[in-house]
Amino acid sequence: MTMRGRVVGVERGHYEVLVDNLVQKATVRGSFHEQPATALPKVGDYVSVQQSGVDSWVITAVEPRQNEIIRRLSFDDSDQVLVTNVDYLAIVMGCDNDFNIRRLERYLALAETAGVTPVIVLTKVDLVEDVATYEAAIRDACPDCVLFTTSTKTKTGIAQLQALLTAPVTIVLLGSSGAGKSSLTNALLATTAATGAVRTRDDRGRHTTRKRQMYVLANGAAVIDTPGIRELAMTDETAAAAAAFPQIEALANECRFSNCDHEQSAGCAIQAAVASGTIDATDVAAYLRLRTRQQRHRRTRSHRRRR
Ligand SMILES: Nc1nc2c(ncn2[C@@H]2O[C@H](COP(=O)(O)OP(=O)(O)O)[C@@H](O)[C@H]2O)c(=O)[nH]1
Ligand SMILES: [Mg+2]
Ligand SMILES: [Zn+2]
Repeated sequence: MTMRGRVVGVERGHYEVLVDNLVQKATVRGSFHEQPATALPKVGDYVSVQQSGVDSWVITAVEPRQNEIIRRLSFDDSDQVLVTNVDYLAIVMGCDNDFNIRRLERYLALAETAGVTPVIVLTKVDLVEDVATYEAAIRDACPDCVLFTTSTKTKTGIAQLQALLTAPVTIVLLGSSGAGKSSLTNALLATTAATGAVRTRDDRGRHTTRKRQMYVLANGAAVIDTPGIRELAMTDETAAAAAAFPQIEALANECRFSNCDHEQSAGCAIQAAVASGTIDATDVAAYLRLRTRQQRHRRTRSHRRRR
């Protein structure tokens, strides 16, 4: 008999599927392996499953996805589907050295691409006295975004976030490792009675999240906890490149054409500086990548406002 389920966990070919409020172990039907990896079941997917043994199920089909949060691997151009069928993409960021508006903007772009409503969750507000400063910086980056200021230590803002999570809502928590995603997940779970689908945190002492995992609250809302996305983090390399950005920006003003692409255009001052060894080609590449992302982001945002 075929039943409908929802994938709550994936680990190296092993799937956990919520079927009738119970988490079942499952594998996929062989034909899946003839398809691209993006077609394999992902956390959030609604699937058809058949029981194949006492404790084993087989996923026979994945329902069409409402949306996909995709990480685009920049260098080989491949896509990785992180999670699917979410209503909110929560960008989780701490009031500590995790706070980074540039990274926030990259997560906003990710939500934009997926067509998912972003919400921003500022965490660890118990650590600072001037929360307003952090809030202002966020509002500056995204005036229209819903913002929650929270602390799992003092329970500030948890009820407000909880209020967003009504019946069929699915929210995915994204952000750096250490931002407070798992603490939030636990706080949200603690405010509702646990169901069969609920498992509190990873069973390892230091609860570092290794994979994406969905938890279902008693009211049916789902929270997907994730590890950090490395590609979106400010790597040491891009941090070093950022230090060179002011110099690159200054050079950009000296290009022959105001719409210079800084790559092929004639009279490009930046390319000339690279050629003469004044600035580093890898810094320029990082600068151009970031600029492209910001432009794309700005375009989609102004497009949305016009509609
Ligand atoms: N002071 C403070 N620390 C927090 C808060 N939330 C999480 N932490 C701490 O931040 C660290 C990382 O939290 P965790 O939830 O594991 O982050 P994750 O990697 O995003 O899942 C842990 O040591 C938590 O105790 C908070 O609201 N206030
Ligand atoms: Mg975690
Ligand atoms: Zn140029």
